[in-house]
Amino acid sequence: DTPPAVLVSTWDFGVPANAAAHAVRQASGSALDMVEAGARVAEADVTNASVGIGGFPDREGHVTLDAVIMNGRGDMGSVCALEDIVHAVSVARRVMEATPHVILVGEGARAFALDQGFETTRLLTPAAEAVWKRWLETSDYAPRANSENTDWPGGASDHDTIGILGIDLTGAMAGACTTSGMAFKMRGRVGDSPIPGAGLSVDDEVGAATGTGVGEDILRVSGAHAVVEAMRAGLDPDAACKRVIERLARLRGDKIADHQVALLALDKQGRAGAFALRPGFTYAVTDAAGETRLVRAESLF
Ligand code: SD4
Repeated sequence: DTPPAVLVSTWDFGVPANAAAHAVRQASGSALDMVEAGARVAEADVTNASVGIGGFPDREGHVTLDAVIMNGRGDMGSVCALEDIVHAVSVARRVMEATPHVILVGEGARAFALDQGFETTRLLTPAAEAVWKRWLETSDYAPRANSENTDWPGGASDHDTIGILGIDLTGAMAGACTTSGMAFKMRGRVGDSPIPGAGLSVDDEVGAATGTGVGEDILRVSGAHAVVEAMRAGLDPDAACKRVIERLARLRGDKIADHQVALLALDKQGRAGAFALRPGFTYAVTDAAGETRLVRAESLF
């Protein structure tokens, strides 16, 4: 039926991200190069209010970015609560390649990025600042399904975290996940996205998974890792994602009544799959020829 996928990524903005990543693949770039290039497309887009520049700030007005990148052999790097640098995913990659560590946070991550030659940029755009100021009038923090970062006055777009998974021409896998996190989060809050095993997991023997939605929920079930392990046990990507969403629903019951969580997976044979708590999650699937389709995931509710 459908040809094997070589790239999957979350939400509608996965389409341009996959296009950039596929171009890297065609030029024989590594899986890491592919997913980094894709993630950077979303980070650079000022019109999306939940990744990179243009992201909504925390409740004190600071845009703080979380990102992770990894290959399928355990090489990984991550930054949490990084400020003033657009391409958090590229800083994460430098953490992977130029330090003995996996995760750098906050001031230390920023100092490392500057040391590596990254330039500072004001990440809080006038549009995002205006929405934050309106939010301050009520300061009501209540994540809403598919729209924790949308429906805000000011016309912010409804895109969310980008997670992108890829297979290169050699068959090796990699993934990346990058976000400004939940809009109007507490200062210092870190979500699932930059945490290996929660927002992203990649294993060349099995496949890869990523997540989007309320990060606290994904953290509670080690979402991405749980999906990869379910695939290792023999489930296909759709079924693996479904199993972990069902587990989360059993674990949390009414506490996740208004939340959205979506998990997305790609196994090493190129089978793509996803499952969400509620309707509305879309993901982009690209095959080796560069054909991309946008798929609407099934959901529990
Ligand atoms: C977070 N999971 O920081 C991210 C946000 C997100 O759709 O994916 N929103 O919790």
